[in-house]
Amino acid sequence: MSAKDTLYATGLPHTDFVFDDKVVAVFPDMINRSVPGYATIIAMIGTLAAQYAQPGTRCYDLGCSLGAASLSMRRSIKVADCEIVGVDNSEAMVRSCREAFAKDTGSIPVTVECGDILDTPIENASVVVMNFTLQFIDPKARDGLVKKIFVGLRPGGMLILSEKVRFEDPALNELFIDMHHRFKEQQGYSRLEISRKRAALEKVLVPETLSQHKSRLQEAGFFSYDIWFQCFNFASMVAIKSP
Ligand code: GEK
Repeated sequence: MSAKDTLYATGLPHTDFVFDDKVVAVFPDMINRSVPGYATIIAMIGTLAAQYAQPGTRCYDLGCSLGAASLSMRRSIKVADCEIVGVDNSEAMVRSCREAFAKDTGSIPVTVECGDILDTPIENASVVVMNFTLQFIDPKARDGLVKKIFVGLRPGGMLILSEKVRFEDPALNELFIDMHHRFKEQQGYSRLEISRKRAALEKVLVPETLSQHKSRLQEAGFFSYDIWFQCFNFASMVAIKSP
């Protein structure tokens, strides 16, 4: 486990959230204590990838951070001749992620690229993972990105898309935000830390509703898609390209 996340425990001046060295140093602790169900989602990404990875193809992890989803896929995929491609635009994340894979003994080749996923070609993919990454992309660029993923997937391939979401019903939206904050309190964050982090993420993380995500998947060309995991305002979806 990484160092404990206390980044918002002290009264730093307000700045928008960035994935820098300070965040990287505490990232596993931060994401596990902030995203309800994160460990389950990571484990099940491996289970889904084991089912959907096709021989001779690539499995992409877009916005890979420290490579948790890539590692889960590497441990679970059994088909021959697969390659895992992780991409992240934070140099600090990519440096640390490469170090983690240098120590890992899995046999599937893994490449970790430093770059913007909006510029990354997606080719010959059987599995594409965006685990809490699309929410950080400019909303205007999201349709094009999901379409690019659809085109780059082989027939029968799968997109796994996890996101923080919002709800159309204002009362439910407030309830789930509140429940998420209680979850964070149970994980040891103070109310002050929670509100400071919320302010730092406000302009950076733009959540959409589940219906917006579903419409985008449909528009991109996906035929089968649905939610396989949800806890409060955190959800993970699968979308399958027709065989
Ligand atoms: C996990 N998937 O542990 N291009 C590339 N990377 C980006 C971009 C972009 N345009 N925008 C943001 N990122 C991981 C967790 S974290 C989620 C993903 C979170 C990267 C950013 O640098 C960060 O590493 C990641 O997306 C989002 O399964 O922290 O809530």
